[in-house]
Amino acid sequence: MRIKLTVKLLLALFVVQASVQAKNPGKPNVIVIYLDDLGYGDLSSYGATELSTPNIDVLANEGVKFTNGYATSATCTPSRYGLLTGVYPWRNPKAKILPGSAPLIITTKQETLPKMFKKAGYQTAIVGKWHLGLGAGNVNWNKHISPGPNEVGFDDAYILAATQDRVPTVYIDNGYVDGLDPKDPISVSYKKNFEGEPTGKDNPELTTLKWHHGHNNSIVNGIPRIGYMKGGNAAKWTDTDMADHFLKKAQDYVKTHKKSPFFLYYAMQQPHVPRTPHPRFAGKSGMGPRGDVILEADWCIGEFMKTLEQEGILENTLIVFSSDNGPVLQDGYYDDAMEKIGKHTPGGVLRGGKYSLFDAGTRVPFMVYWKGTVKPKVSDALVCQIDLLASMAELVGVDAEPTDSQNILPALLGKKKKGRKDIVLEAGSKTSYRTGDWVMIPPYKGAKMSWHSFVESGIDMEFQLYNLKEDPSQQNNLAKSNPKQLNKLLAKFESIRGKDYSNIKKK
Ligand code: NG6
Ligand code: CA
Repeated sequence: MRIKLTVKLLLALFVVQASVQAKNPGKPNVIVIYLDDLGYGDLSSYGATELSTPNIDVLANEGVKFTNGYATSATCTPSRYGLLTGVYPWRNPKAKILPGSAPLIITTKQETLPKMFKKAGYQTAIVGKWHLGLGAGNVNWNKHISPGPNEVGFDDAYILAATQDRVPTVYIDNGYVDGLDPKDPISVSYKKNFEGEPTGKDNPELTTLKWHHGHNNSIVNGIPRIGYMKGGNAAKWTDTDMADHFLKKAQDYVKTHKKSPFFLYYAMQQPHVPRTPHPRFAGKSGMGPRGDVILEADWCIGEFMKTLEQEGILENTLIVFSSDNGPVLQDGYYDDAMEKIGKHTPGGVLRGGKYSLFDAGTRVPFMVYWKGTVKPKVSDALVCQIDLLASMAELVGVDAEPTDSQNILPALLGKKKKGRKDIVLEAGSKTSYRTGDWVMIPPYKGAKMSWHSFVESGIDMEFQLYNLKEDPSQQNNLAKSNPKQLNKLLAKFESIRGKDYSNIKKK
């Protein structure tokens, strides 16, 4: 009798739960799929002709495909900071490319995207690249590593600490190094090598991938990295398995958490260096490993979408796809990315790339897909990853703490043509300003071309002003011919950014 009642009760609960999931369009699952260094021109849905990305193209062609979608910054850490906190990364001087040993740069008191979702009753998780620091300084990698993603809003966190090219080259599962043998503890240093450990610099004979610049410290799996690491052998990841490994974690998460709404941040590692396609994809693009790992990422997303469908939650799941910064070919290893590029243009028609103030640094593929709810559309609304916090708060019906994030939900869902009015963009410690079709880059001192990555920095001692609609490749600097427009943008930029942005010493 009792058992029967319990079963009935459970069944009733299940029905209620299921109908809440099915009927409550305000509480869909939300998944952010975030690639690393994928350029505006790297997808067939964004005009690539030399690479075919059919699975990602589904998200673009059957969702809202943005042509003016931005990361806040032209590198990883600051963009991820903006995405997760809604705060412009230039407000936090620590939000710069971090070493693998850096402390956490989001405070545990700060508002974050996952915390906002938790207020709405969501389960929250990250699978993939973190790169926002861990611990409070001097992390002991052999104990519980904290604070980290779990302390800033993620119930579950399965991550790589920094980047694939930085130590420690291990996965971290809710604060613990996955697969660590306590008899072989891990030590990490970004200052000096551990005695007797080979390095890329001194032991090129032990490397299978040659370093071009940086990347000549500890060697793991034949790949020389940034930073020194000792021990933790059993826990070290296999580079060529990383995509499959994260995919499986993301799939398992979905399968085990589908009963009530979840927010999943699936932060993939491709096509950042070192580009290590699984043998299934090696050579498939004809473009070298960079092209191969883009095909691999596309496959992973196809598999992941299949899981959502098989689990019956595809139509109750909103997916945002984007990239943390623009493309780069040469980023530290000799991996044929430049040699085999052929006719492919990773930044599309845009100028510059990763690290650049020119548009390809921050304008990235950006789409919102929600099967059955969001109608296919190409939108030229100005949208930024920083706006997910306020917009998703609107979607799920809670208040997010005020930040730089703007509620542009109607634009994200393709219901309105206008997104945000303007945005301050960033590359390194330099910022620019876009409003409407116009972008203004103030004068800075610095190299016009990166000596190592061969990317144009966008830096100039003169003001630059471009009309991106008429001149998406930023060829015609209108600063001199249109001083009125320049001054308008400059005044607005300074009203947000303050006057203390320049690195040119005033006389
Ligand atoms: C740079 C690395 C580059 C890449 C980048 C971070 C050197 C010379 N270059 O410092 O290879 O790791 O940091 O990329 O070490 S990001 O996408 O995570 O910002
Ligand atoms: Ca990146």
